[in-house]
Amino acid sequence: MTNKAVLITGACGEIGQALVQGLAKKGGYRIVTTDLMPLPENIQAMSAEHLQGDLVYRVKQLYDYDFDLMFHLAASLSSKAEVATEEAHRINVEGTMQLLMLAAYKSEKRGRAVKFLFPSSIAAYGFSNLATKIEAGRVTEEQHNHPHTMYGANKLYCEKLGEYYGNYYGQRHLDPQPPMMLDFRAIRFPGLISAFTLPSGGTSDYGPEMLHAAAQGKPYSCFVREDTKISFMAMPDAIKAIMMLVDVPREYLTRQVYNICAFSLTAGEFRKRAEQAFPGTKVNFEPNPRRQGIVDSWPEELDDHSARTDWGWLPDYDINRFFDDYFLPEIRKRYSVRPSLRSLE
Ligand code: AKB
Repeated sequence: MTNKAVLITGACGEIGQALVQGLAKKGGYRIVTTDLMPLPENIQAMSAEHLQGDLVYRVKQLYDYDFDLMFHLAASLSSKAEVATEEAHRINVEGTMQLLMLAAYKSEKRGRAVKFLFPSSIAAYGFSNLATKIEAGRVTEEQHNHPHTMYGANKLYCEKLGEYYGNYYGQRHLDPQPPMMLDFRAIRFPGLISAFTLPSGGTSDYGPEMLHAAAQGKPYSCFVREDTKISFMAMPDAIKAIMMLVDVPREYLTRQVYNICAFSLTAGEFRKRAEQAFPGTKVNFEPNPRRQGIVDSWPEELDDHSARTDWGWLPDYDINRFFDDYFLPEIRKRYSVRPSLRSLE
């Protein structure tokens, strides 16, 4: 059997690195990666080819390949995108548009749908105020789609673009037959936490930043209030979800954009967990009004019943398993810290 040809954009990002490793471990793929940066050394051998450069200007080069599967992960995240809004739009929207056009062209030409996996985000949501967020609780994919950020607006729009290219593209009134269309699938991710990499440019970053700082014995100043609560997930669960959604037969899917969630906790609860695991943890709260406003517009919990029903989604890591079976053992190895007695109780 020949290997499936796979493209991963944004391969040097947190999800990118974990996905390259996940696909390489699973086997059966010829992985081509792209990113502005060179690939980190530990995953270089897993990529058959790495194209370094700006995707929006380099996309022509990708027409020489015949990808079965495209994971479009390259993005400018929520905090960074507020600082450079037009640049973010170029990366997040124009980059996605270029790749959708490529996938649409190849699907039509080959007569076989290219699968296009797009990571969307809780940033696609937006509550007008904190009281509405708290009252809303668990939200479905359709509710409160009023993003407050450039990044969130970009994600929401690209979901719609993907649905267009997957369902309606090529409604050319002179053509007798519609073309073969691409197979677009998207996941709205909560804040993700990896024990191996740190995020940059996002607004859910306070969670992973606090834990990594505590594990290294470094003080951390948290940019949101102690009571701030959003949904989070372990990176291995995010990769599991991507691989599950890609593999599920199309006829099982009742939608193209799916929420998934694992656990929710407040910034204060993050600190408590860090203190239990790493005595001497120094975390203080100095909310930045703008970043606080962004996180206050994101949901505390996501309703992921469609993912559970349609493709059997279930996270491996609830909050206790996240700390006890994944994050703490891995982070201790990484920073060579001995477990405290309190965290073993
Ligand atoms: C961000 O904070 O921008 C991202 C996200 C929630 O999509 N981590």
